[in-house]
Amino acid sequence: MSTSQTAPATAVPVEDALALLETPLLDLVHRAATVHREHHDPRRIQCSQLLSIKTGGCPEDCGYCSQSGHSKSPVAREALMDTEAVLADARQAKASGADRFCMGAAWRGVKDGEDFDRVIEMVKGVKQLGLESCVTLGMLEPHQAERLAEAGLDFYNHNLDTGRSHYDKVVTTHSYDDRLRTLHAVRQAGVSVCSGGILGLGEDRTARAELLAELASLDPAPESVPINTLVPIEGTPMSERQNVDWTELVRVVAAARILMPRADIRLSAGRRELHDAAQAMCFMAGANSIFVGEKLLTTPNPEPGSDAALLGRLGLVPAGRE
Ligand code: SAM
Ligand code: DTB
Ligand code: SF4
Repeated sequence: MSTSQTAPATAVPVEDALALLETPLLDLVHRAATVHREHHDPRRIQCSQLLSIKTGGCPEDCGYCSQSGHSKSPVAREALMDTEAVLADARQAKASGADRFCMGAAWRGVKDGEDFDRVIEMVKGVKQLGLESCVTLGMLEPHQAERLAEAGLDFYNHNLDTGRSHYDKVVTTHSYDDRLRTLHAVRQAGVSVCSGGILGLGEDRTARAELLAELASLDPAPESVPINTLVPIEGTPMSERQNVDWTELVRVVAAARILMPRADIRLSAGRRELHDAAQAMCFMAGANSIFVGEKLLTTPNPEPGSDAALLGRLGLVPAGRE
């Protein structure tokens, strides 16, 4: 196992990622499982718990999102939560076995001022509880990333979501390069990068390959890569998008594992609709992280009891329970 955290010296070509996605499924899974075992303890599952600290009314038009002000989703708009209420939730997350607490705000980006000051206090509070901290606040300027780093933030989540060629069919109020600029600011500040995507936005395999190649070509590659499957939200432009076959999800997880051997690959939104055997195949293919807890941001997650039972049956151990 290499100890270097550096990314490949040269960018990963889209064709290479596509060739992986088109490999016969069980060959692909076998290869990914081998890479996984070279770089990770295959029994360990990193468990993050999410909380939406500022919900709804977002000025951006991301077509999948329940929180976009452009959509007719039934999600109510709420102001930034009180710090104590957030920390109470974080305490409960720790007690239930989560090892990382992730706070999400439906902002286009961070604005300096009272709300950002409060988020800084939340990050410090989460750290004091002995949890890893993650926030996702939209676009960031370099000085804001530095403030988060000084507060002790471990991860910043900012997804590329899909391939560059498909991005303008999903979002028009910001660009792919805006996303990359924020990721650069996060990296420069010394905060670990969490960036991944969503399957089921009407993209084809080439767009999935583009996303994987783009992530794997970041220098260095993200430490954490969430792979979401669209949770269709009533009232959004993508309320009735394609159904993604579970084998396609396994392919993307496996290709991500092969292209980003050291990253944590998180089986993220959409697990509720995924049967146990498909989840097991994703873990086999190198997924080693999940969101736990009853809720994601605005939609339900699998029941904590059923998740614990599944991990138990598979002989997998949450990182917070080691
Ligand atoms: N506003 C911030 C941003 O866009 O980075 C943070 C919150 S946003 C809700 C975080 C991520 O959640 C999105 O980038 C997207 O990948 C994922 N997401 C949001 N809604 C989703 C849905 N309906 N289904 C699957 N993933 C979703
Ligand atoms: C990520 O990739 N998935 C999480 C987290 N990062 C912020 C969010 C999933 C949201 C699913 C839809 C919802 O609950 O609103
Ligand atoms: Fe949703 Fe984030 Fe897009 Fe806002 S920027 S609409 S919260 S995904």
